[in-house]
Amino acid sequence: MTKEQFILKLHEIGAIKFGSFILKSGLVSPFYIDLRDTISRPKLLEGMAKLLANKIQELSFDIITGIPYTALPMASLVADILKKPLVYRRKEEKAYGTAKSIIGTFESGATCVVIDDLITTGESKIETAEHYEKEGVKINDFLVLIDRSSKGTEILAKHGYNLHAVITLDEILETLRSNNLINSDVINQVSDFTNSLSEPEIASSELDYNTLTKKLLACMKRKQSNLILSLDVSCAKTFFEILDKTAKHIVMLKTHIDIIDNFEPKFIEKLRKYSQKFDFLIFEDRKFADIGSTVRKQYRNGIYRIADWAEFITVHTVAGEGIIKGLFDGISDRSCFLLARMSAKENLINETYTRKTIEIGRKNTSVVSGYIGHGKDVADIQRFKSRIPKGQLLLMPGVQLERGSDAMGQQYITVEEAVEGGADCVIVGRGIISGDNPDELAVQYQARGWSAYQKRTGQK
Ligand code: 5BU
Repeated sequence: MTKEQFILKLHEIGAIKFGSFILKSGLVSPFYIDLRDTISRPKLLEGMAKLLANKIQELSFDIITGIPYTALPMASLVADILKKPLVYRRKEEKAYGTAKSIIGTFESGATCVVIDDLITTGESKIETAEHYEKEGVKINDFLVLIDRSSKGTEILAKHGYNLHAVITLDEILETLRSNNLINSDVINQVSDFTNSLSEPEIASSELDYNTLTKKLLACMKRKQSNLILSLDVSCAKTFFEILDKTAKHIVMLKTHIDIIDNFEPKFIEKLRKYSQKFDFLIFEDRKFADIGSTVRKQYRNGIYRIADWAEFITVHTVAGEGIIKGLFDGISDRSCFLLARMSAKENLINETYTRKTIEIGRKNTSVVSGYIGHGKDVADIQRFKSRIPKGQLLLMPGVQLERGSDAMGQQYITVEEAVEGGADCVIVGRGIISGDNPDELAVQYQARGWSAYQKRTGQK
């Protein structure tokens, strides 16, 4: 099968369509490609496998994989043609039994070519590569049937990977046009669309910061601080004693209001006075996680009435996007951070969860100021940060002056690692409040955090 025959066949069977399609991201695309049903057409599948195999026969590598589900049958045919061992990654993470998540046998350090049907943003490819690399497999090359984004090669290259594509979107358009199957209007619509997006960051670069994010950024600038104090003490008296000593160094105060003993509404009155006097924002780290209708009440009612006084809250996306609507519908001047990654050891958030959380955040920028995240080192945080839309921030807990951990699974990286990797603010609790001199410690955290921030962003 030639490339032209392949393209015409895909068009004939409706695997490539033109019209108006709503994508997962909410964007409306003038074209749609879906290769899933090709597995039921043995001749076409065989032709595709030969085209794929041809493209990589000159490369040197040890094993082959396909990204489930669509590309896995293709990869298995390619593996057969090239007589290379096939492995694949379990799509669902196993909650029990052996921790093995790659099926098949390979030697540690084996090089692997990853096959997929399509590439758009490259994001899921990078996620896959990170996963394989964690398991001791070296990835240099990705092979796809269709490169539907003009930036795919560039994006993977930025992460150190080569992209090989059997055909590109331009070739599809050209072939269909020369066979009179589409006209130039369609071609223009498609190219306008692809030019308007590339990488998620670029796609969202026109998104502006929401009002609350702007308020936070302005306060950071005024106070020359990206330090968020997590004042996790139960005694109200101690709470304000520490706040007295540290408030001028912080941009935001993070509370866990439900740990305060003998809570009374006057605690909030006092807190608000402090926030005005010392110029900091209030962030209640009540991690909402229920259905929309319940969180709505948890946020507005009860003894804490969080919506009345906390500018920011944290939200788990485990219950899906409805939680955002439940929390914020009808409320103004409030925003949140979504939990995209946690600092706790062996937490159950996986890469898919993180990606979907960012998708939800991207669709709700007016009330999502950013994400809470963590990472094992600078490079890991940088990769994570590159997926966060430009108009949203990354706040990082699990930060101290030195790396370390506590007895209950908390893991710490340093202020510099966090900020160099991409954290806009660092969240520090015991690093400051457990010391003998919280005021001196706050000064240190502020200085180190802000200097790393200036270094990364060039901000004065
Ligand atoms: P620490 O004392 O600096 O370890 O406190 C960290 C704070 O950040 C604490 O209030 C946690 O509830 C909060 N936190 C966290 O540590 N890790 C996470 O992944 C998230 C929140 Br989300």
